[in-house]
Amino acid sequence: RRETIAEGAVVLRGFAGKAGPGLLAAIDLVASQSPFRHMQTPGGHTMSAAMTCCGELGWVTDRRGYRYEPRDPVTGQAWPRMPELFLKLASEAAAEAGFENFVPDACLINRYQPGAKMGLHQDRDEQDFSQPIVSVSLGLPIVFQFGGPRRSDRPVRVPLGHGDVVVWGGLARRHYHGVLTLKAGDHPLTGACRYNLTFRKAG
Ligand code: MD3
Ligand code: FE
Repeated sequence: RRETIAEGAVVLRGFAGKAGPGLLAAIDLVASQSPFRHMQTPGGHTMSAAMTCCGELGWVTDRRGYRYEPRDPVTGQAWPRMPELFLKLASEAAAEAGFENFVPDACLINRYQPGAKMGLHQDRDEQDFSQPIVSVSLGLPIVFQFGGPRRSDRPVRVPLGHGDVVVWGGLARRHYHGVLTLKAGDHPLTGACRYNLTFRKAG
């Protein structure tokens, strides 16, 4: 149940499936402390995915730019602690893909409702590109787009469903990526939405 989509990009199909209910409960706990919100891009657009964070650092965007912050700008408080289940899942998935001792300090939680998408972009706000990124898909399926090191590189499309985990390391860590628009649906665990957890070593 392991697929390689590019050098350094390994899909672990269903790896988080059994943990689904526990992960959803942990997301609810995080969101009760730092609510989902639609952030502004530096260009003044509103992101269609709602986001919150947990861990020592949280990813934020506003008119001033993209960055990691130790506090939630909405609550003025530190981000919620990273749930133990999140840490365990992220390190087990990273190890399965060959990255031992992955200890993320940031988890961005994206919530997509029908119509939401994420355009092609690179993740380059982190300090250490030798560390992988682990992403966990929960709920409704979506089509992921994985490109190359240049925006003009034609992306491949990879369907991602509930419980799928992807580990992005090596060269893949710098590649352009995004997701197509979420289609309407009804998932037994998440209803009309898809959640994506991305675990990073940001600091
Ligand atoms: C490939 N999120 O939050 S997860 C993001 O489904 C983001 O919410 C998407 O891209 C989502 O930045 C995609 C898969 C993913 C995450 C990070 C990557 C793929 C990546 C970093 C480098 C290369
Ligand atoms: Fe990204």
